[in-house]
Amino acid sequence: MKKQNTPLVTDIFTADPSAHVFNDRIYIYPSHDIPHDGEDNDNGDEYQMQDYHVLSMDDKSDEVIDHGEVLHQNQVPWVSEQMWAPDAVYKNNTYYLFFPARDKEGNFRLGIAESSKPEGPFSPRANCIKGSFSIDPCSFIDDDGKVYIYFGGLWGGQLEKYRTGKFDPQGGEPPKNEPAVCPKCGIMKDDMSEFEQLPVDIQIVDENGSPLLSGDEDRRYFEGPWMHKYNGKYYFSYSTGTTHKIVYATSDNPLGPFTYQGVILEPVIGWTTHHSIVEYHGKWYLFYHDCEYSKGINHRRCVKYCELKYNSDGTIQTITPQYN
Ligand code: FUB
Repeated sequence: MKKQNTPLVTDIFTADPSAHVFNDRIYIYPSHDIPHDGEDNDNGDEYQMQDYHVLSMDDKSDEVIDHGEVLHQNQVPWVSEQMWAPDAVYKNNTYYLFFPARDKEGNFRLGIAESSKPEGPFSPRANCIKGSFSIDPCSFIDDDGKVYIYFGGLWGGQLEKYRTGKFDPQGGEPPKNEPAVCPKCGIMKDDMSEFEQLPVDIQIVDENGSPLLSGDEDRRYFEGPWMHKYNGKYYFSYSTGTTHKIVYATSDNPLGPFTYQGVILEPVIGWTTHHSIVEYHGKWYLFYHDCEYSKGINHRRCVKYCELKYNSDGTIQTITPQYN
């Protein structure tokens, strides 16, 4: 297997890794950062991605295969720009790639592309998912075959602009002493054509059952949701954005409420942090990105991975980023 805590590939910049095991191999669905010289801003204009590559690896060698470009924005009729963090799921003998991008009006929406192979290429649908908005879709398939799409991101990802249920260009985060903006979840119809019903809020609460507050920047949701199951419990993990941590909350129900548990990954080099968690051959791995290779340039990120360990009570051991 590739050496831990080193970039999976360095000939392209990659970020936001969604890792899954398909056919006994780990497939990674990352964003593909474009290395321009523009400035950073709070709207995420520096993240100018236009296409997706798929990476894959196994534990028989240290080789990571880049399967090349599998989808470009020019192929997707509804997209104008910014193909951000994708994810993939296998259902109905099809690999579905879920991805966010700005539509022709400049609003983020979620799209779907399909393939018969995990490494693509993927054929996009002509329209985005009806009722979708914001960014960072995580496509989780439960043991009963239901597919849940967790999504949402603040600031550039526009999540706070939907607090009234509709897009409000002036919409902002709530005052610091009010409940934080919630991530969303839509359940797909069995035929994967669209959401079964409008997406719902995913509540994240503290140990007393109170919603995390908007001012609680060490714990409240910012972006980058991931869902995995361990010993029958649902683990919802995400980035805290402004405090740069990957944290998690657990529940007995995939729609929550989720109770905050702790930190999975301490801040990495670079503003954003975004991860996935996958089990492979009896061990658990955290896939993440950082900006070590580009010496801290926020939009030139590299995907890495490391082992993730649980304590006997099911809590996750906090990882401090290691640099080689
Ligand atoms: O890669 C662009 C954005 O940066 C993602 O959508 C966020 O999760 C953050 O990693």
